[in-house]
Amino acid sequence: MSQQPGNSGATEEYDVVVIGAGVSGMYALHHLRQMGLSVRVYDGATDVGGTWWYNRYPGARVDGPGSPFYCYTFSDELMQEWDWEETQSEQSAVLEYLEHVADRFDLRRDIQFATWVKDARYDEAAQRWTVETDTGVRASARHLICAVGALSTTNMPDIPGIHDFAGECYHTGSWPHEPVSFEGKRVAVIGTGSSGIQAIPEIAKEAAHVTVLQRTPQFAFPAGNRALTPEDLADARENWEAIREKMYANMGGFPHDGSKGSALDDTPEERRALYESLWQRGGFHFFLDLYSDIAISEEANASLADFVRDKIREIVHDPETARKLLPDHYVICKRPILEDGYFEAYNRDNVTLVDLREDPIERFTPNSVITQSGEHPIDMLVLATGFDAISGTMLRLNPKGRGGVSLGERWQDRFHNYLGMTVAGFPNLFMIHGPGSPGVFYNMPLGAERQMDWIGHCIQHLQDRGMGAVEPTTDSEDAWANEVSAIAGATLFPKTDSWWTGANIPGKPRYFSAYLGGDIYYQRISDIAKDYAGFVFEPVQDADEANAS
Ligand code: N01
Repeated sequence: MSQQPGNSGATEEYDVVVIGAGVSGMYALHHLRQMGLSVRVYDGATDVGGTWWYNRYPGARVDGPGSPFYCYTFSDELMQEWDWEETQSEQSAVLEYLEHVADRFDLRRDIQFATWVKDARYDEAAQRWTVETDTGVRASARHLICAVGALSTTNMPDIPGIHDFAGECYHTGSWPHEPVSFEGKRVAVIGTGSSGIQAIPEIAKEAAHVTVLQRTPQFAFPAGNRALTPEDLADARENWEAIREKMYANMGGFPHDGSKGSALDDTPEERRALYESLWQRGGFHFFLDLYSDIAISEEANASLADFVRDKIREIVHDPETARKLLPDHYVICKRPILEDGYFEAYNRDNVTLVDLREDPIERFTPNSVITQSGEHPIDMLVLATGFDAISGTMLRLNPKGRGGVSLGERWQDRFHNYLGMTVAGFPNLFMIHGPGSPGVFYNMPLGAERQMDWIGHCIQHLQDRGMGAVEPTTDSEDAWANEVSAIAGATLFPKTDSWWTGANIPGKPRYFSAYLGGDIYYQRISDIAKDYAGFVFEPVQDADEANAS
């Protein structure tokens, strides 16, 4: 029933509006089309890719378990025909894959690019969502799917004078599409998370000087990137069915058998031997093949943290710089990072480390950054300062639910939700990778598929029963919050400051909001879909509207 899109002033009508054309939104569109629904997708970018469209900074690569298993699983043909080149694919390679997916499944015809959704409101009488965009489009849909990304709202540091800085300034999460030259420039980088640690060695190769402004030293592990051989790909293709089964059964959604037992059952020598072999191998195997209690037992955690600190001391020549680089939080409980030449970069003459804990930034001037110890003249500022993660983009959208109550009002103290996908008072609204779901703790393309399959099932259930709206109860939200917290509470994650706990954003509710438990989560949501316990279904209120959708 969709009307020709455009901005004629008339309200366009769809069954579903999807916000976001990244990995999740692209699959959502494909899946909903397969269900026979009319769908419109809006995205602020000029093409598909989401995070992979925005994060073009030098050194940007998959820094999780890599290719060929960071991919969609819904199409066997796609798996058979796409040639990945490296285990830790570059940003451009992942984007190329997503562009191929868009071509292959003809996705772009239902996506409106360069269009920012600036308002989303639920109409209780019509049981429909109305969205308005910055391009003047007004669209109405029975369902609203927010595929807005867990890491898409950039965190811009509020530092005195930063807006006075007159040189080039780029955030890694919204990097320019035109090439950026560092040649002959004095560059300051704020931030040593995954983005900063990937970018710093690359920038250092070209820049006259790099000043790294570090607030928290990080545990980083060798990326172990390598070319995928024709044999690797042939093996993955031949065994794809079994591999996919393994991915479904694995805690993190990767084709892996699971971790070893307790670190405390091994002697210190045995532990070191394992850590050393994993260090030499590199890649996310470090975490997948690790003991199961590193994020649970303080003693187990300390054994790995000590090992990595020794490695940093070994790699970095200057003892004073090495000292500043030694992390003092629980290893793995702040997002562990894969690096390629990061610690070695500090052995270069053109890289200086400023430890902001000892030497804080006082202010920026048009051509320098002034820290307590003195002035650092710079030509360029790179902000690798991360994101208002997991909840930030939903709050920026700030949809208005029943009674005009905004998500911002409902989420003041915590990110109330049920199953990480739905929110009481926001009927027919679904989130992919929202707070309360495994999100960033799971293979994200696979997680998006599995959540979207669940959402599709829920929409079908609603239609089959002739219902107009579905939403969770606040009791089910509370029970879910307890379940999420109980699982996290058994680990060291909530005790560690990180973007996982919201500690990087001033004023953000500080708690661990992800569902740790991977495959258990998918079992839980599949059980709940048998009778939709915890949800309320509302009959269609307006027959005309019902017929119209
Ligand atoms: O962001 P981060 P990121 N003054 O939040 C510092 C994914 N990712 O973009 O630790 C000074 O990790 C902040 O300090 P602190 C991946 O999941 C994926 O690097 O909060 N410093 C930290 O050092 C990753 O975990 C890929 O004390 C300030 C840094 O900035 C996630 O995205 C690639 C500051 C931010 O680190 C986020 O990574 C890259 C301030 N005011 C990222 N504010 C791929 O797979 C912040 N910092 C390709």
